[in-house]
Amino acid sequence: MDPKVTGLLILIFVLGASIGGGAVYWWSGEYYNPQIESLKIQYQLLDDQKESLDQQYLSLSVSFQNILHEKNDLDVMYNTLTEEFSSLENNYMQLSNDIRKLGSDYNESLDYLTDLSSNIASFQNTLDSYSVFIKSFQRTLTEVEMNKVNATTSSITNYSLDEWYNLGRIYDWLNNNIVKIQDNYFPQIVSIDTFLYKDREIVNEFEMGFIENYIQTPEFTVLKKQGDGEDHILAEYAMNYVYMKYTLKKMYQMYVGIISLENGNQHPIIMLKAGTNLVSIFDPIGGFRTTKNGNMAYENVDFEFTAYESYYNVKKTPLKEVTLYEINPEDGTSIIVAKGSLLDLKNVFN
Ligand SMILES: [Ca+2]
Ligand SMILES: [Ca+2]
Repeated sequence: MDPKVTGLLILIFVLGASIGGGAVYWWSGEYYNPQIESLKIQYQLLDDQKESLDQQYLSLSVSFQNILHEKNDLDVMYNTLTEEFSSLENNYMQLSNDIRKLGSDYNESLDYLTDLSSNIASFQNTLDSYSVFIKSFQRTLTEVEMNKVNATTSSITNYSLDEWYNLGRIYDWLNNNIVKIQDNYFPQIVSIDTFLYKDREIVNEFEMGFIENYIQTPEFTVLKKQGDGEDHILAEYAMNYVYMKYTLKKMYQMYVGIISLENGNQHPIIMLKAGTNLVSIFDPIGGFRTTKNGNMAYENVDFEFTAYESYYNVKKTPLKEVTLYEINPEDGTSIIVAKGSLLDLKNVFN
């Protein structure tokens, strides 16, 4: 092809392309501008939203930091509480153990106190057996104690079965041989304060003192040949008892009595039931005994009580009251069989 033609064709092509491109450009500018505007608006909205989200993020970050702090505080509190709980738990265990220990200590102490109280009561009983006449029977008028004057009694009665004669001989022997002496002071529990706790008698406190009284055993009185009225009566009761038991082999019922006079004096006596409505009175301290023809004897109760009452009336120291005790020789325990005027005693001798 001719180079001139070729250059012309190229020129035409370049021109055509330039004109076509300009047309396309114009057309496309018309078409895209509204979209660009819309995108710009959207972009602006998104930008605003981003800003708002940024602010929210900031605010949330602050909140998060606050919450984080609170969590840390709570963690610290939780740890503190856990420690406190653990300490409380230990204390509780310790207290539980202490309470258990206290409970067992308390029971031990209560047992100890109960034993101690019972020992004090027993001690008081023992002391009283030395200084309180009625309570001395358990020490002075048991079979075992009374047997200890059997030899002396036998030597006095010489195994004679003449009962009233020999009871008289014993009466006389004691009157003639026992030197009257005053008692010494003997320790005594003078007051004792107890209270009941869980059915146990607990001694709260007690006070020791002295009493001017000492009760001798029959053996001691007979051996030392001295004593006061109480010692005399106990020795007489024991000698009568062993005489009846070992020589006479016939037991009359004997009672120890305490007679009270209108003047306030008191002293012990012996009454013996010699049969139905028959009585024999032994009152060496008052100087009275039941006699017939000058010998020891028994009498009808009505008759003898009248005589006994008259005896004290004549002495101008009238009888006020008598208490009669029956003694169990097994252990020296006693019961009151009658208490009142002589009239009130009569039933005992029926
Ligand atoms: Ca005495
Ligand atoms: Ca005495």
